[in-house]
Amino acid sequence: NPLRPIVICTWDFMNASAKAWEVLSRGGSALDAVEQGVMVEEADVDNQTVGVGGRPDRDGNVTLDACIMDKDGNCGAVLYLQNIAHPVSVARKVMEETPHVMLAGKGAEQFAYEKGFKKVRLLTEKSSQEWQEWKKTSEYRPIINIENHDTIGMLAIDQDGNIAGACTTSGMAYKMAGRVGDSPIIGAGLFVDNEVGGATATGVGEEVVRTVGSFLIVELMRQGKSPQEACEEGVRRIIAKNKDHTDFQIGFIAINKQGETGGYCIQPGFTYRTYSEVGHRNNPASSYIT
Ligand code: SD4
Repeated sequence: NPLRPIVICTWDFMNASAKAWEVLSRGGSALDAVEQGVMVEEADVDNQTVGVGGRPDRDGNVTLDACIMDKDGNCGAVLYLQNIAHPVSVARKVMEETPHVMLAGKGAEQFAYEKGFKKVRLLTEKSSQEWQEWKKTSEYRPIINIENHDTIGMLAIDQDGNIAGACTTSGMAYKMAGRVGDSPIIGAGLFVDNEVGGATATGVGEEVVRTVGSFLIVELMRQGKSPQEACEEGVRRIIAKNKDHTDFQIGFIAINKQGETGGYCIQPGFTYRTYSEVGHRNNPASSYIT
């Protein structure tokens, strides 16, 4: 029996997955579910890795990356977007209302205003203070796990059996100005193929981009691997390219057309949430390093 509708997301994002489930359970599309789901985290000022309240780059600017992909393989992304609260919704507009897939920086911001998005201040007092504190040493080192408050990647299957996905982040805290990670890159931070399944990532984006992680996982599922096996192979590819994989984290989650899910990571600590008619739960992902 296929388990769908179903939603799965990175980390223990209870409210975001509940929102997506609410959309799915009243017959909404997977696309609406993932957009409205991740918007919950974009709006949450206490999540310092997504949307409003995100940690800034080393110059003190909060810059957001997001993408979205639908059942027909359409996709939209915004990169290095400032002053806008809901980058995933701008990404959806790029997908649906432009001939392009990606808009970056000032162009993306201008497009958002044209579509009626309001200018907001993304930097909160808390994130600003932490940044001032960070500047005293200016030591850049990605933090391995920040459980519950991290990048959100979400995949959903609706009652018609269609799959969609979204991913949204403020990127690595104190990154260089202009840096873009994996999260808005189709194939890296997110990939959906409605015939097969979907995958999405969290962690050090540079490593996910180098292996085109989410696309790889979907292709592995196409060749017959389960979502769990495909996520494990995705992590192994990254490890194979990094002798020193002890000091960074990558987490992948995946779903196949049947509604089976999986998740795998390098370091212990990564979890993912699932929500379906059999209930909702936070699943600890198994890890390469135990
Ligand atoms: C990035 N993958 O920008 C994102 C960061 C992330 O939890 O996942 N943080 O590289």
